[in-house]
Amino acid sequence: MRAYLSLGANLGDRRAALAAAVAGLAAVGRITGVSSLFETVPVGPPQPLYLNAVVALDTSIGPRDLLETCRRLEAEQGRRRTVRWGPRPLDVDILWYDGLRWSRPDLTLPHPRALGRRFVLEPWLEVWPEGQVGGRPLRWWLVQLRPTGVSRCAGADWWRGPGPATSSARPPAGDAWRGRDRGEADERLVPRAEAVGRPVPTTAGVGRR
Ligand code: A4P
Ligand code: MG
Repeated sequence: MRAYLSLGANLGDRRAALAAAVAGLAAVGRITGVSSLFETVPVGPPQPLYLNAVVALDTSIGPRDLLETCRRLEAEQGRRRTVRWGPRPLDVDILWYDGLRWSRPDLTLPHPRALGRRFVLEPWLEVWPEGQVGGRPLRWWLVQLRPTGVSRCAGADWWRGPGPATSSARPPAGDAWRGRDRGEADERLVPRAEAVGRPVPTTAGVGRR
């Protein structure tokens, strides 16, 4: 089965945490794509900038076991769940799993907020340029969003080794990064969760349960 996962971190050694997540996912399947690394303005409460990326994984484990793997990888990076949307050393979310549509308390597929977030869509498109989710191409969802808050900071091999510094972008001086408008504005521009659950006619496996 093909799955797409979103990686995010904004505490500690962000790049190392994301690279560890890629390695951990490789242990439960075959990595078939890793996006560039993006530095992104936070959506949610005031907090430091994130690094984000998306991974394509071919795996034989089911979505619940994959979620379990995500939680284990987060815990290995010292993740403690406190504030929703708060800062974290690692967040691993399942964006899409073989076209499944699920709405359970612990797992919603496709990820209900993915299509309203530039920090997800830009890297996702790199690894799935022809992707269709929620009845539309990923490209369509992306152009609904304001083109701000996301800057590519390392190429697609960032996870293979230490490489050069991860970021040319710097948090704006003073408290400017705390502005909630830039990240949240993206979310206001598109219809959200309800659109994600629509059937997707052109993507293999979509709608299967
Ligand atoms: N859950 C349900 N569906 C899924 C899924 N498809 N994948 C449940 C993963 N988890 C899923 O997640 C909360 C609950 O969602 C879990 O119990 C899980 O079973 P969490 O990771 O514990 O908490 P969270 O991440 O704070 O909440 P949430 O709602 O998942 O947040 P998001 O939507 O993931 O947003 N800004 C930038 N720039 N970059 C980011 O990466 N990330 C977030 C988190 C906020 N702002 C960000 C970023
Ligand atoms: Mg999460």
